[in-house]
Amino acid sequence: MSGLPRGQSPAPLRRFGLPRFAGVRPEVPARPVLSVSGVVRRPVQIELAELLALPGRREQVGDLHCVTTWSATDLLWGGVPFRAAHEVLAARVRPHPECAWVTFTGLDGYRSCLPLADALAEDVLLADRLDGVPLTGEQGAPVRLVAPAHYGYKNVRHVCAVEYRLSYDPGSAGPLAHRRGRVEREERSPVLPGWVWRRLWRSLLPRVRRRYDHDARGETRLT
Ligand SMILES: Nc1nc2c(c(=O)[nH]1)N[C@H]1C(S)=C(S)[C@@H](COP(=O)(O)O)O[C@H]1N2
Ligand SMILES: [Mo]
Repeated sequence: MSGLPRGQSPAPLRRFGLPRFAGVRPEVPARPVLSVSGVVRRPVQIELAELLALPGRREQVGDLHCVTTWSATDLLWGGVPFRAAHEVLAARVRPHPECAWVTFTGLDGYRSCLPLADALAEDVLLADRLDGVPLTGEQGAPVRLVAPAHYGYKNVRHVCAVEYRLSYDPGSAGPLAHRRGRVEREERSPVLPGWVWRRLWRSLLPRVRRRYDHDARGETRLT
């Protein structure tokens, strides 16, 4: 028995995601900007460097659990808690008081939504470092969302936009995404119990892995 959550097996961290994003390798801008929009008084664009220089930067060790049943363990992330970034952003954009959801978008166009309360947990980071060095393009540069209590599909790589929302947004995984996606409760996908999805997702894993590995042999490297 491993110490992993039910249905998960250990694997190294390798680029992975929805099949349709396998070939989308965004260029990382020299001066990355975060667009902040949604149900706000005043949308803004803010340089990521400003947010990454906020006090409260931390390093934390955690695991990344993909719904397709692989888990990368003992990842040493470094970054700024989203909560600290949110405090600064909220003061500038003034989200609607009933804002309850937040969507994160990556430079590849991938989107995923979390309850705002979940995103404000202490261990949710805008991470710019892994194992003490800056993220590579493969790993999700310039920053990736690290939400260790949530499945991998909530952990958006290459974050470039934050959208404050009144309601849930299905995001790129659409009806296959669970609204909350908590690993502890095995909220892999909606409606059916986690163990049913576990079997289905596990059976699809090799095909998706092949898709990403095939793409990794291509010439379009990020870094
Ligand atoms: N921008 C972006 N972020 C993403 C994805 C994606 O396709 N694009 N896939 C998600 C999924 S399903 C998983 S399991 C993790 C995988 O992280 P890795 O690519 O570092 O292995 O990234 C998540 N974040
Ligand atoms: Mo995933």
